[in-house]
Amino acid sequence: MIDLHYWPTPNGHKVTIFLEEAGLDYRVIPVDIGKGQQFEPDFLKISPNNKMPAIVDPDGPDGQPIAVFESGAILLYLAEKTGQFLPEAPRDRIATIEWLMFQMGGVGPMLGQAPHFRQYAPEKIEYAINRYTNEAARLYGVVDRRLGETAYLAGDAYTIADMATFPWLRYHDRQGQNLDDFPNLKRWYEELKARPTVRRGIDVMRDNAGVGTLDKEKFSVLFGDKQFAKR
Ligand SMILES: N[C@@H](CCC(=O)N[C@@H](CS)C(=O)NCC(=O)O)C(=O)O
Repeated sequence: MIDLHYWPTPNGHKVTIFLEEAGLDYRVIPVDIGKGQQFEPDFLKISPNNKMPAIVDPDGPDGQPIAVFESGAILLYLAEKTGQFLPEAPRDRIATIEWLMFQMGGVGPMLGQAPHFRQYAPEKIEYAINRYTNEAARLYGVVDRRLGETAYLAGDAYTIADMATFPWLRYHDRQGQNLDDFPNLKRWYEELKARPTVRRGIDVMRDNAGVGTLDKEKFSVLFGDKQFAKR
């Protein structure tokens, strides 16, 4: 059984969605990132960047246990292990990897900054709010144009690229975006949202979703002294 080190955030949801879609057995090991559990030495051994999600598969490629961190790498690992949601045909496969990398390098990091400056930052910095809200709108536009041409991000098939992107777009309000401005994206979003497997993935530890109220302690752990303490 796969151990999933997890907290219910968009990056965590990518993996619970895959595990539900593929029907794999897994056990959730909570990593309360508001309490600083991501800095525990045993967790850092499997995820040196102090971020969840991470997995440990007792049955790795050589039959030995393997730990994998970074949600994009986890999705690729699980897709290869199961032969699901990563097409075999070379063109479709590289399209899936392209859109997965677009999510990992663009959608995730940029859409994470928009709520940070819109809601969490102790000062309201107009330049930063505009910069990241505009960048979010630009990325939504890229996804919308793509989904005007294809059913799913990588083409005709539902893949790990969709699973990686969907959880981030659930926070469109906090990112200053309106789905009605992106009709192709909205069509795809509603379709994925209606999948029972996606719903089950999103619901894992639902009561703890996000980091809750950002009190002083959580702020220090996630964005302040505790995050940046020399290790
Ligand atoms: N690139 C990483 C990002 C993961 C990430 O940012 N995880 C956040 C929660 S969504 C986290 O664990 N934060 C804890 C921290 O920064 O200390 C991935 O995709 O797995």
